[in-house]
Amino acid sequence: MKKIIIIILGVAVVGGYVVYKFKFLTKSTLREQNSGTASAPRANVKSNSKIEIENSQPGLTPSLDNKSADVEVVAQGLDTPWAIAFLPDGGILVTERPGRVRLVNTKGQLEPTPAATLASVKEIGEGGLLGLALDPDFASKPFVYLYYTYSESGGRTLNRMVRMKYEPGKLGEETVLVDRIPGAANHNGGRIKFGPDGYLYITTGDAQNPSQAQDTTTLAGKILRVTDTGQAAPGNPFGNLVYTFGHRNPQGLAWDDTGRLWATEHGRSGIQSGLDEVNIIEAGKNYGWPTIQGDQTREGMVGPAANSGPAKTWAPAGAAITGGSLFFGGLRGEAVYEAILDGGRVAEVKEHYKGQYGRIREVITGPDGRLYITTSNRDGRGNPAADDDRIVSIKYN
Ligand SMILES: [Ca+2]
Repeated sequence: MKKIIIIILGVAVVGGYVVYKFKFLTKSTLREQNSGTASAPRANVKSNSKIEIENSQPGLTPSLDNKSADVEVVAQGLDTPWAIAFLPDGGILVTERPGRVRLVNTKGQLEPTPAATLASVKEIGEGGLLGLALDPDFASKPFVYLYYTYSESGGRTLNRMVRMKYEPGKLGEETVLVDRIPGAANHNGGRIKFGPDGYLYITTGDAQNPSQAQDTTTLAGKILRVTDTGQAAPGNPFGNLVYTFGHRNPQGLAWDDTGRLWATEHGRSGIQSGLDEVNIIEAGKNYGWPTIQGDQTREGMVGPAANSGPAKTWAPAGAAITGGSLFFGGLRGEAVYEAILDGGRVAEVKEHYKGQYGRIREVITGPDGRLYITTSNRDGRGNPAADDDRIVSIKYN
């Protein structure tokens, strides 16, 4: 009898151990798979080839996770591309932060010789040749507008907006339109886009001097609205170039179907990161920096339509609206973010391609309806792959 009990106990102990061990192995295998996914190697997309997106989730439309999504490398071997514009002939102009404007020609090839090399550009920290926009009436006014960081005599860092005439394949002399925008190694803003009203909107950073953002007589920490010759646009709220104030470092602008302007903005940085913002931009309003952040409120100040929260960092850059969503690039977030819009509200923020391409700067919609994104892995804060930086286009529905 004793022997039988001992055998039963023995079987129970050994059996229990085997079951425990099996569960442990299963869990640890899952753990490795998960961590493997989190630090997955970058998508290795061959130039001009199309691949199916992995982890596709059928039934979601429109969505980057849709089964039909495909990805194509448009150009590679760039150095910190910052902004893209599409020429009427099908070519693509792209700024490289060290001071070059490059052309992807109508055959889809990156021209080896830059369309322009801007000698005055000072690439420092986050500064350099940044924004790019084409005149909306390009056929009769073939002007390319550019925003860049430069150094005045004595070494002070500033930013300016210029325009250059486009002659097929190259850019002519530059004319300065808006000068002496405060600059610094970091927080130079730099996005320029024409609005549906025909005026140029320019994002500027606080140039690492936060209090300037609250002063409507300076050009730092603002969204500016100017004519195509750099004058204050008619109807501006303070009688100068300033359209909105209280910004830290906005880098993305996009208008929705109703003409509402949305902007992305970098929140605090350093040890405490996060609190990155998506804002709805309305003339004359104060967006709070540096007085309020995240969900904080203050009379006379406007909080963001969405923020990343204190624990998450998007480091948001270029932005585009298509299919009812605001897509924007994440630098430190290393993702394409999608803010699903519901009227004047952000319903949800989704994350796509996390870690697959590294840092993402520009996001823009092409004439073919695809999203075009640029990587920013050579900006001094990334881990560039051999073919970085790249322009990648994505069909998402
Ligand atoms: Ca704010």
